[in-house]
Amino acid sequence: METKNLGFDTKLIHAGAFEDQFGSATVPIYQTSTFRFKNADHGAACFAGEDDGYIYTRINNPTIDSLENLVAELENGYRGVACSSGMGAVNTIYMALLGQGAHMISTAAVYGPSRVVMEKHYSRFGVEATYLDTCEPENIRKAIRPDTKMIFIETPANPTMDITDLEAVVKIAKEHNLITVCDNTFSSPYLQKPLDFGFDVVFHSITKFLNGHADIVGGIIVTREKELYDILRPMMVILGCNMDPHQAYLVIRGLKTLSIRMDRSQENAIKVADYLEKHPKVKWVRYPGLKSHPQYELAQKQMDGPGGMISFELKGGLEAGKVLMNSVKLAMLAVSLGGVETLIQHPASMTHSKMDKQSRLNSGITDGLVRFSVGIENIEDILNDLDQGLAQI
Ligand code: LCS
Repeated sequence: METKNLGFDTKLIHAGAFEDQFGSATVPIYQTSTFRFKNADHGAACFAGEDDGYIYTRINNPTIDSLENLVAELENGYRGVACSSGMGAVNTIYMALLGQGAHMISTAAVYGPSRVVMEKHYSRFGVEATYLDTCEPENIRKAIRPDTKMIFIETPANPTMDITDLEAVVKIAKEHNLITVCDNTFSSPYLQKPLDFGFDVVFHSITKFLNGHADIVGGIIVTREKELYDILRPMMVILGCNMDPHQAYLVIRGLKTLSIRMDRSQENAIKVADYLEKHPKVKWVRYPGLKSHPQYELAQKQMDGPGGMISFELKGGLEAGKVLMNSVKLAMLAVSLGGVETLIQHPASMTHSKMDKQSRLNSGITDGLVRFSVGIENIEDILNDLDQGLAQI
């Protein structure tokens, strides 16, 4: 069925699906590593690209194809490249689009490993990156050098909730012929579609909101045009960071409820952010739906909702944060985010611990910052849990 002109929620249920010989209502799991060719000429034609038959699951697989087509439609893009993890997507992008002598400009507060792998490893191969506050687009313009190839942003950023102006980034990139990449993990295409603003590439840790059930790790890249897809796809294949068919099946299943999960998570998050902002033990709260967020207006402009992620700092700093994390009972003390269950974690000692302290502080990741991923449980239970936890401080 042609789904291109249908609504977002309808696409979640029907896009990417295909008819199999038995009329299966869901996309079957093609749990196979390889595919039988009809004969020697067919095998040769598949490898030559003259026949679109399946070859080998690292290269292509019907279940994974289905997920790639589905997410590409959600992001209004050309096609998707599914990866074994969000970091698989990050590395596919870096490896495919940068090279020796290339320079990249990126958000200082990107997910820790996206930065660590660049500064620690790509630097060994002559790739350079400048990390800066991309909330101020002029900072990007000033950092552009003759060898700059790419602007890689994350918005809202993990865990500071800093928001970068998508339209402004594209404008600058066009003036200098730079590739634009956006990590859209925190919003999902339900709340933000960077390709619609002119971004070239969008990607996700699919582990998070897209899958939504904390049961797989995965990533996906979507390009706006065929040209970059044709560069990224072979790189994923040769790096070998492909998704597994069973993983793809679970994500297709999880995606069906993306809008209703995001709606509930967001509805809860608005109440949690409000509660925290009024609490006497809380120093500050960063949530795009609060008027106190420094880019509140921008969030209203480019996002269709503030999402389910909140960062906050307690007046008692890290020690108070530890008491809270050890006291909550419903909120699970765990990394990751975007699932149906509420999670709490401490970036400085967990997700961003491999970044050096000064870079962390420069990126706004203070030692006392606590990150809260709001699930879809009953709001009263989430608030009661926070209330009793904060009372222990
Ligand atoms: N981008 C963002 C914004 C992320 O939050 C993560 C993972 C990744 C990329 C990498 O994806 P992965 O390879 O883990 O699928 N974020 C995590 C976090 O905040 N806690 O644990 C993982």
